[in-house]
This record gives sequence, structure tokens and C-alpha cells, in this order.
Amino acid sequence: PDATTSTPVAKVSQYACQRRTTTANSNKIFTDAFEVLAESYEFNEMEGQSLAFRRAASVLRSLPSKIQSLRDAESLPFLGKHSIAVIEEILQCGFSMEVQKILSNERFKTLKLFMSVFGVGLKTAEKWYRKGLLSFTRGLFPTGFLHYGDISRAVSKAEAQALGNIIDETVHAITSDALLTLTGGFRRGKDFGHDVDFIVTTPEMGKEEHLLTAVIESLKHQGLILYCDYRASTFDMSRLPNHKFDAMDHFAKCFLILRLDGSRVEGGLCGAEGDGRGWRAVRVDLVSPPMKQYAFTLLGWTGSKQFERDLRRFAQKERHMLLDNHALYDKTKRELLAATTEQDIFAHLGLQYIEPCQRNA
Ligand code: TTP
Ligand code: MN
Ligand code: MN
Ligand code: MN
Repeated sequence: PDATTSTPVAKVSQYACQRRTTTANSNKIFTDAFEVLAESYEFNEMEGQSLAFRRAASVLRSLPSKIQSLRDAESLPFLGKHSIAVIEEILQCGFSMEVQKILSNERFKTLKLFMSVFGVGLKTAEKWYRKGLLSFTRGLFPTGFLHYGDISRAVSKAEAQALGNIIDETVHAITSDALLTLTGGFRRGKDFGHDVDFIVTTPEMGKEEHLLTAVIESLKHQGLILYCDYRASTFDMSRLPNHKFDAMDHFAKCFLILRLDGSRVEGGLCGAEGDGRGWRAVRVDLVSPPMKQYAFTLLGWTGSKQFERDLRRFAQKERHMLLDNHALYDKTKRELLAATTEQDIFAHLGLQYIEPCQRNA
């Protein structure tokens, strides 16, 4: 190669599923600012602007190095006037005035605090804020407020591992051929998470939901369940995939708060030693798809959310296909495309395979 010609800069795709994004974010100073703006727009129900900043943040997360000048940013997809102006301000003074203003805004701060409670979304947070509440009042809050301190604290990799061991023992005591897979942020290689996500299923068709309820029963008997929100399956094979990202999937699942004993965790519990309890509460999600849908569920639950959004957008816009956590449908051929692995799904979509640790879009 000729040393005098500069290496061509690879064009950054507008789709996160065509980018490789590890947890090493060289542009955190910009992406943190963009996420605040996205959230603020979300709180004001300006979904378009919110998504624009989430997309811009996702593009910056995929870059191998930090943006040094406006010229580095101008040709990138989804970086419009507003986000460029924010970058310019941060490059010049190290922070964005607009973001600082949002962060000190009372409504923003209060909604964020309320929404940090498990099970509380924008609607409930708004309702409380309109009632004049500015902070938590004892006795007013629902289930999520139980163990609030614990579950608002990050879960470590060692804690996720320990929970994996406990659930693995539980599942295999029920059926020896059960399959347990760690998914979500920890599968993407994150060091910390807000919860731990698992898929649990069995090759015996139609037995997966029974397996999940048996697992819950067993965890209860072991005294490990502090809270359980179980959702029965509403899965219907005859329905076409729903590419809309916010549509929930229809498999049997449960949102749990589990009790994790420090003695089970290598190196001990994360930051909770001070109160001398020796245990902490952790949020755990379990989902049980039929084995036939396993690959789609694994791809869907591994995330990140931005990666999932763009997989579906790519499938629809570029391939005329519908993808969700259950299936992939080819609208041209009018048929469902089967898959037993994530690789199969990427291949159906004509995409290069992206490793889970490269999906931190
Ligand atoms: P989360 O656990 O919310 O997010 P995360 O694991 O990426 O990050 P964190 O460390 O903060 O926990 O969701 C994981 C993935 O599961 C996400 O891509 C969305 C997906 N998901 C579904 O597809 N259907 C569902 O019903 C739920 C609850 C999640
Ligand atoms: Mn998670
Ligand atoms: Mn999350
Ligand atoms: Mn989760």
C-alpha cells in the first residue's frame, strides 16, 4: 500500500445492525449529553426528536475514537444541526448549556427519580408530579419501592454469574434437558446491569411455559422470591411478526425481584456490605419461548434496544421483511423464514454476523 494515500474512512452505516459497537465508548462525553436530550424530549412526548438523539448517540458509540473536531462529525448519519451544535459546544467548553439546564430542571429531575422505581413509567411519574409530589413519600409507593435501594444499585458481573448458577441448579433439578441462556446486557459483555436476563426453555414442545412456572415455584420454596410479576403466554403462531419495536413479545415471562446471598457471589456482594445484611435484592427477567422460536428470542433479548430497533428497521426498509422476537417473515415470498441460530437470522437478512459484544449500539 502507498503510505502517502490516507486510508479511506469506512462509511458509517445508518443501521446499528451494520455497525460493530463494543462497550468501549470513546465518545461518552457526547453520548451522555445526547441521552439526556433524548430523555427530555421523551418526557415532553416529542418522540421524533427523542429518537433522533438516540440514533445520533448510537452512531457516536460505534466510532473507534473520540471526535476531535466538527469535521469528524459532519458526515455521520443522523447528526443533524442540533446535535452538531451540542458537539460544538462540548468541544469548546467541555459541557452543553442546554444539557446543564435540563439536568437542573425540577420537572426533569423529579420524573427521572420517579421513573427509577421498578414498574413506574412516564404516565405514573407524570401523575405523581402533577399531584405536586417532588420526592418519595413513605407508604405511597407500589411494589417497586420495595427494595428500592438495592434494585437502583447496579448488578455486577459476579452477581449475574451467581444468579445464573442458582437458576441453573433450579432449572436442571426440574428437567435435565432444559436450556438456560444468559441474555440482555451481560451477554453483550457489560460489566454492570440494572437487572439480569435469562431465557429458559426445553426441547419438549409445549412444555416451556410449564417449566417456567415450575422454576418460579422452586425459587419460592427456596425462599428466594421477594416479588414476582408473572405474564402467561399469549403467543399465537398464526400472527405475523410485528416490526414495531415497542410491541411486547408474547412468550411466558416473569419480572422478578430475587434475594441473592453474598455467600454465593465470588468476591462478595457489590457495595452492600456496609449494612451487614449479607444479601441484596436483584431484578431478574425470565422468558420462556418454545424451542422453535429460541433463536429469535435470543436475538431480541440480547439487545441493545437501539440494535433491535435498527434490525427491525433494516429488515423492513431494506429487505421487505418483518422481524420480531418470534419470527422473520418475508413479505415478497410470503413465507416465514426458519432459524435455529442467530447466524441463520443474520444470513436471512443478508447481514454480516455481529457478535453479542458488538451489539452495544
Ligand atoms: P433490558 O434488561 O431492559 O436491557 P439491557 O439488558 O440491555 O440493559 P440493562 O443492563 O440496563 O439491563 O432488556 C434486554 C432486552 O430485552 C432489550 O433488548 C429488550 C428486550 N425485551 C423484549 O424484547 N421483550 C420484553 O418483554 C422485555 C421486557 C425485554
Ligand atoms: Mn437487562
Ligand atoms: Mn434497561
Ligand atoms: Mn430485563
